[in-house]
Amino acid sequence: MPLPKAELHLHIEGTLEPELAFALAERNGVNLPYADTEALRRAYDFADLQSFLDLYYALMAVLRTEEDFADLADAYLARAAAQGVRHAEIFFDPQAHLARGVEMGTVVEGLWRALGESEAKHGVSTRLIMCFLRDESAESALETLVEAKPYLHRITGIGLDSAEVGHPPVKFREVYEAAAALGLRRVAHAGEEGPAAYITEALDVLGVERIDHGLRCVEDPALVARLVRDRIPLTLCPLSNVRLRAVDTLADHPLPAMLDAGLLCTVNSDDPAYFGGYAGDNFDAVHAQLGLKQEQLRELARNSFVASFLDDDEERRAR
Ligand code: ES4
Ligand code: ZN
Repeated sequence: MPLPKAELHLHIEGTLEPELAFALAERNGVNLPYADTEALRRAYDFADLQSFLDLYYALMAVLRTEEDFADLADAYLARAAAQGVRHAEIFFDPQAHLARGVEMGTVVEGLWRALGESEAKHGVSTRLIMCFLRDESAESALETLVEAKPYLHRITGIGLDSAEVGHPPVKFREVYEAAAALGLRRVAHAGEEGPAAYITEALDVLGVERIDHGLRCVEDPALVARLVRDRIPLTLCPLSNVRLRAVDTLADHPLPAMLDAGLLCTVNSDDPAYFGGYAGDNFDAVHAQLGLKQEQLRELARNSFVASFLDDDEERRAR
């Protein structure tokens, strides 16, 4: 039996497996510029975050209807459940769909078709986190929050993702303030490719409760001390870091040192269809290649529930 765990850093669009991409392409009459699933898989050789994002946004062309989003989420939840995931806090990127003429309601209600039946069908509780694309304007993020207003009963929080360097957290101060006033929880990607200073800024300016990635905090000892003191969770994604070359090999990943430093680390899959594995695969990899002991794996699983947006009762039931 895999360890029961919560997944807190998961882009639903990054769970689009090549087989489903081709099936949806056919259903929707979309032409993919790859001969077959093997040819598509061969394109998953990334130099950095941007080279991945280019393919990630291009493949979204196959997602058009509520049914597509429901099928995507249901396939993820089935795979996650098989790897011990009991709770999933799921990112989605509405701006990437709005830009293609796919409406907010299609995305949210489509995802909800799968999320709404997930506890009964897969034994996985869920939350939705709406992310803003940091390489789009602050105005676009504000407009997206307005678009989401009819759907906020489905949305627990907001996040910030896409190309990090050159798009510091402060750019999104206003939309984070507006989201907080609406009662939304706040997280942000920071310190994946961007500097440790972006982590500090996300905490100070955006008021985030968790940092997604946060890998580069290790470059700033004062920041590490603060993250430890304030018990700020980091949602690390080891296989993602290898595939996007944030680290040279998994053996070079700072996760063991981060745990030793007392940081509240969690292990997640990010974009599992692209990066070689789901949540359990990431746990297996840090065990096999980073030498984490069973007790450390149990700590990571425990941390994932502590760092989740579940309340105490829900947390006890999920573990
Ligand atoms: C992402 Cl790995 C990663 N980083 C930033 N933005 C993203 N969107 C999807 N995956
Ligand atoms: Zn991510």
